[in-house]
Amino acid sequence: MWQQKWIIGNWKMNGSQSANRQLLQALLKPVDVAAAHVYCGVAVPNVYLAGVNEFTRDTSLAVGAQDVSRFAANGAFTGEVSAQMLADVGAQFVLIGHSERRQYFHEDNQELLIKLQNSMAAGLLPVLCVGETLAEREQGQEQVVVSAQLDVLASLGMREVVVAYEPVWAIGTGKVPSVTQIAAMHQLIYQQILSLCGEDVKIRVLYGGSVNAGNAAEILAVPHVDGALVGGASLQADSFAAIIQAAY
Ligand code: G2H
Repeated sequence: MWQQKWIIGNWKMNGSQSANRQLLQALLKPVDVAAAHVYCGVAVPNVYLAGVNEFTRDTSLAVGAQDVSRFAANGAFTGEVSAQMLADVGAQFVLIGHSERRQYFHEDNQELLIKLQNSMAAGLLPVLCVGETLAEREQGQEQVVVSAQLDVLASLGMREVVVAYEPVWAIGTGKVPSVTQIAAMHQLIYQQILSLCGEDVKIRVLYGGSVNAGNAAEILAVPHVDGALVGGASLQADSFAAIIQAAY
C-alpha cells in the first residue's frame, strides 16, 4: 500500500443510496484491475459509510470518512460522530482538515491535533489536508502557510503520514497549478514531514484540486506526487476510473 499510488475520491456532500450503488458497481472492475498498482478509496458522507462498506466488502476499494468529531468518548455531544464509530462501520481512513472544514467550520491546528489523535487511537488512517488560498499565494505566502498547517504533525509520533496538498484556489474551480508549482510544494511537504517526524517516516503526499481524467496523468507524473484526492471527478464512474488508470 505504501509503494502504490493512491487515488481517493472525496464525495463531499453528494450521493444517495441508489446513486452510490450505481457508481460503486461501475467502479469495482477498474478498481480491481488496478489493485496491484493503485490504492483506491472513497471518502463518503457518514450516513452512507455502513452501506458503502457493505457493498464494497471483499473488494479492493477502501472506504473512509470526510471528518471526525473532536470528542473521543461517547457522551452528550448531539450530532457528533466519533472516530470509534467511524471505524465501527468500516471506515479505514479519514480526511482531516479539508479546506472546506477550515473555511466553513473554522478548524485550526488545535482542533485538528485532537482529531488526528482521536483517529489514530481508533485505528483510522488520517489524511491531513493542507493548502493555501489564492490571496496567500499571491502574497508569496504559500510555503509559510502550508508549513504552519503541517506543524500539527510535530507531536504525534506518526510513523506513516498521508497528506493531501490542495491549493484552495484549485478546488472545484478547474484551475490547476503548474507542474512546477505542484513539484515545489510537494518537495516542501516531504522535507517538512521528514523534519517533523524523523527520517524513517513513511510518506504519501497526494495532490487535490480539479484533478480530472484529462490532467491526471500529467499531475501524477510530478515528482513526490504519490496520488490524488479527487472531488467532482470522483462522482462519475468513467472519469474516476480514467484517473485510476492514469495512475499506473
Ligand atoms: C478538493 C478536491 C477533492 P475537486 O476539495 O478534495 O475537489 O477535485 O472537486 O477540486
